[in-house]
Amino acid sequence: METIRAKLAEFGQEHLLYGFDTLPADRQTSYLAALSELDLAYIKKLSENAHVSPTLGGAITPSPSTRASDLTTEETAELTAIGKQLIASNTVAVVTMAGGQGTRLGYDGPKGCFDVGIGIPLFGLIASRIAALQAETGGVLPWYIMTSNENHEKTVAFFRDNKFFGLNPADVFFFPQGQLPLVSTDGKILLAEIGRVAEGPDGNGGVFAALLASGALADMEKRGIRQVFVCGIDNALVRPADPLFLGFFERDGAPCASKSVAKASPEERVGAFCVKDGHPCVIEYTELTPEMRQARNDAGLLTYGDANIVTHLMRFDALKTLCTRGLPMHTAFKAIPHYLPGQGQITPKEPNAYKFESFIFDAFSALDRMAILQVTREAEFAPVKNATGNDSPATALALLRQNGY
Ligand code: UD2
Repeated sequence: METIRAKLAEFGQEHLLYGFDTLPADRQTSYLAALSELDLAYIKKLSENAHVSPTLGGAITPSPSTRASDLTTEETAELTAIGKQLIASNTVAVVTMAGGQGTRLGYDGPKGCFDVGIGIPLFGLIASRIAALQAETGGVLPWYIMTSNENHEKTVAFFRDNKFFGLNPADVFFFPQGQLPLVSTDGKILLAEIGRVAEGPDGNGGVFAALLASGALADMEKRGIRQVFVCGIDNALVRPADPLFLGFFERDGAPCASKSVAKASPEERVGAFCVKDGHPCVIEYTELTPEMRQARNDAGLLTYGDANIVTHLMRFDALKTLCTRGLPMHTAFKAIPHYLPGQGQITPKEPNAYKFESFIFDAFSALDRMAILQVTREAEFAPVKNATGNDSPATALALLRQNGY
């Protein structure tokens, strides 16, 4: 106890012991264990760099991309056949990052359990597309689903209650991502309540460490996986293990590939594909400068107009390497409910704390190049982010209807 108290005091975090004596013995033990795992020096460094964008700076130019609509009918058929052959040979895996908190949606549950209004939850949409590809090719597409501490149990229970949507449970894996403490603007780690640190999932870049730590990566290796498709959970039109995308990736030979769509407007909340100092890069919408947002080329199109849609492909060897590298941390400024010693539970209306996250696409900066396939937005991108307005269940439902759902 004294060692932990001294360590907390060294970093100005002794307030985390407030009310400790009021805790029952078992809670005291588990809380001390949690406190001893905090890397206080790292958290101090993150707090000091909270205002620094790790992505901006350096020579930044727009990224080249191939438009799927420019592929000939023959090319499309040929690449699709290659992709189906890869699936048939059991070398393709699907990873879905579903650990986000979905705060903007205002839905109290794992976002994958959410149904935009067609009677199928987001997890069910991906499952049905995986099942269809397995039936068509005869191959198996193991599915690795990243959860967070907060939604792991509910996610697993949801699949059990829905009989894994007809998939073989032996081919579906759930793995939790890491967590990081939430920190006030003066560098103090927040208490969620007496005896519990306020924390959140460590960003979708946490997928690499979580794949490694959970044994999911080892399972892929045991299965002889060669191509790994990675997507988010909140695009209702995502095409998991899309054969055309797989064939395009296979023909290109790059270590990683991403799908993009033409950015809808300068303000759209999407990352922009770029090349920075000769390496692939995505600059997140929260960090794009106004000049970059508004920049247009000679054709009058947005200069940084290839939008990220969290749809990636990685060669297994490249993924293995990326799983051993660290990623830069980005800072989001959020309104975080917390327990303030002496004042009790606080629910701020305005942002009051830093949430530290890593982004999966920062891993691409380790590569010399990446293949980007620009696809048709109306056919492949129906984000479910906000409760109302754009990128909402209503806009996603309309897009699903347009696509035959
Ligand atoms: C993401 C992209 C953005 C653009 C946009 C389009 C990143 C970092 N940003 O922005 O460039 O493509 O989507 O819709 O990819 N997630 C986790 N764990 C976490 C945080 C997120 O699994 O700790 C998942 C989340 O469940 C979702 C995906 O990552 O499936 C993206 O969620 P987000 O809220 O981080 O990303 P967003 O919408 O701000």
